[in-house]
Amino acid sequence: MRPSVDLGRRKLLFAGAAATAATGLIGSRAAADTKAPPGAALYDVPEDSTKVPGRGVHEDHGYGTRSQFEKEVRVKADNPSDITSWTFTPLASTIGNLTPSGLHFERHHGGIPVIDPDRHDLFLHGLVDVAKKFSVAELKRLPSVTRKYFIECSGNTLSEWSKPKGKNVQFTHGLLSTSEWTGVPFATLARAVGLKDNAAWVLAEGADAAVMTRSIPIAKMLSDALIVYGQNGEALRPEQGYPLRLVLPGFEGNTHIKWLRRLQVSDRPFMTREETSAYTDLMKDGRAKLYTLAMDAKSVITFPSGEMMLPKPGQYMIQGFAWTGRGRVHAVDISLDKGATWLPARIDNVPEPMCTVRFSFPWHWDGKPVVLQSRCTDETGYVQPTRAELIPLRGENAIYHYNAIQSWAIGADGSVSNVHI
Ligand SMILES: Nc1nc2c(c(=O)[nH]1)N[C@H]1C(S)=C(S)[C@@H](COP(=O)(O)O)O[C@H]1N2
Ligand SMILES: [Mo]
Repeated sequence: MRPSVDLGRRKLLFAGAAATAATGLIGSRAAADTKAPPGAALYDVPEDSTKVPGRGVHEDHGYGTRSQFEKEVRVKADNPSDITSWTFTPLASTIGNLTPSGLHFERHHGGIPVIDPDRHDLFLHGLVDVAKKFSVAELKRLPSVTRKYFIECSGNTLSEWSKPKGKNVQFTHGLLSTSEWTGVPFATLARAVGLKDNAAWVLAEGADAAVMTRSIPIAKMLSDALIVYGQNGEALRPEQGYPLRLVLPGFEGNTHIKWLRRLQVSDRPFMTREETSAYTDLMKDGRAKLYTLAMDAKSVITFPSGEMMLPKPGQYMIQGFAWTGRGRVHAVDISLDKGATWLPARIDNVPEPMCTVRFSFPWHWDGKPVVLQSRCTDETGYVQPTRAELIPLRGENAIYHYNAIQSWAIGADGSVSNVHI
């Protein structure tokens, strides 16, 4: 028996009771000031959550919502139309390495189709022994694999080729998201149909109004391509390609055909619209490169980043993402002196192939203007280039595959802005 401890506990109990008596109600209406996230109910906030029973599951609607205090959602992008449209992931407000499914970036060329999975089939034909049709239910009965991969639109960061145009990291780097995907390897389906000896490319086709088509080298299809139906523990979101999509780890986002309905095996690429007029890289000399498929190593600091404000000098934890389409992230380095010296950042999760990593770096801000930069090195030894290295190589004609080091300037007032140095 330890009386002092007991006394302390009684005091606490009393304090709680007094507070309840003083307000005269169990729950205060403090929550009324809170704007709840879409779909979330507003509950009263008790003075002491241990003194009233929590709410029961009778209000459960069969699918949960976020806390009423979590209001953060992405800022709307300026879309030219509802049909060709996009959203950006708010990278600065996601936690950990996965993107919540409802915040996965979106890119649609013909709107988001409504597809009944019971009436949707995947056709696999062309240079095969026996052409086959797979229903969604049949695909789900095959052995599946579950892997974490990022998807990055090759147009991510296109605002940065000539001037520092993006105001914040959602707009500069938000065409990047990471999910845990579940599906069937293409290799399994290839064994079921039997590939002819001269099979070299596969056409993937979507069932949206854009009928998006891309040609993929057979080696990639057989090594790690997945026909996925699952995303982060549930069915794909309609926006991510429900009920089926192609996932090509590390390849440019455009090739991850959503609402996948057809795969045609051929001995040559199909030279479709999306891989000839669009999604090519215009070089300095006016010629265009075709099939630049793997995304090169890249990284970005998400805290502090554009449009944020550091309240005062002191201790901060720099945070961000790094990724590469060519295997694992090997290292992330931080520079606080415009690239003269680089210091290793901590990698917060175990690097996996073709998956983002979170990095962090403890930093003391002395209150003077400074430029923060991050640099990714991948397991092939490739080092993310500076602008001074990238622009002479690529010119400024290109739209896609910009992967230069991002610079955020901290002003003496603590404001953070996008700069090119
Ligand atoms: N059928 C189809 N697949 C598609 C697209 C599309 O418009 N239609 N957009 C592509 C592009 S350009 C990208 S970057 C990715 C975006 O995937 P997400 O919307 O799931 O982020 O899907 C690709 N797959
Ligand atoms: Mo894209």
